[in-house]
Amino acid sequence: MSALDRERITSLESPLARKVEFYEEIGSTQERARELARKGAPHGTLVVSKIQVGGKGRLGRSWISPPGGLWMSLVLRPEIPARYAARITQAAAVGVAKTLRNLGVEAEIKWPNDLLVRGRKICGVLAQAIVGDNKQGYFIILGIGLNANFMPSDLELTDREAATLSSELGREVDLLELLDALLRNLDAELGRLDDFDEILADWRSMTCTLGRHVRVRRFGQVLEGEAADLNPDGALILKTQSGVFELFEGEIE
Ligand code: BT5
Repeated sequence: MSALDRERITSLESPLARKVEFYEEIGSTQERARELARKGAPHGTLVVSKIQVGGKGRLGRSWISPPGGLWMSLVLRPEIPARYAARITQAAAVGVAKTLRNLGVEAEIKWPNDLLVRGRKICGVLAQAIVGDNKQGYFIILGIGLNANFMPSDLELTDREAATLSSELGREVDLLELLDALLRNLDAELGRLDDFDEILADWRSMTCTLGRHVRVRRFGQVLEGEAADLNPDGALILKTQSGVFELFEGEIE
């Protein structure tokens, strides 16, 4: 088993780990990566921490990050126009799902940003687009929290059930090998962002959201209908009785 450290991560020679910061403990890798990006950090800057004490989900929610997980944020300076930025969340979800399936864990993608195993959350993806000044253009901070070598009960979640790799596989995984595989898959998916149809085909084959009758909560409003597809922007197409909605954000109940 190789523990994670800066040198080992750098030695993976991934285009997504060109510059690496590694912490024993940090508030949030997402906040640190954002800080670095604002100071001009290049595409492929990666921040990883063993523990996060202030891990962030969406909408101010917290992300519990004990030792044994893969907690990372990447600075991306994508070549696609900013209006396609939502594609990145779905491309990343596909990359994570492929990584988990190669390990023998049948992960499914739940729109917009969850990876579930038998209905339990094993990974959360958080892509935040930030428009810098003219010189810098826009950048994305892609955060991934993947539950690996600890037990779901360690999270003490009260509002939902979680899964971890070790609880699914009955053994611990090598975090460096896991990160290596994940970075390869992410690099492959992010490399075909302008060919979104191909990413979409994979997404459709691994999602548990499409074709379902769902209730989506967003901005305090609840929409109910059929989750029909993703559009080329990466938004969910929801067919309701009062019309068709294209959603970038929301929570499926
Ligand atoms: C997400 O938010 O799923 C995005 C999570 C992104 C976390 C990564 S870790 C590295 C980087 N640095 C950060 O600070 N963040 C990113 P959301 O859809 O809002 O889900 C949050 C909800 O998931 C919480 O309200 C809990 O119910 C649940 N949750 C919290 N920690 C969890 C965990 N470790 N495993 C499974 N579910 C968890």
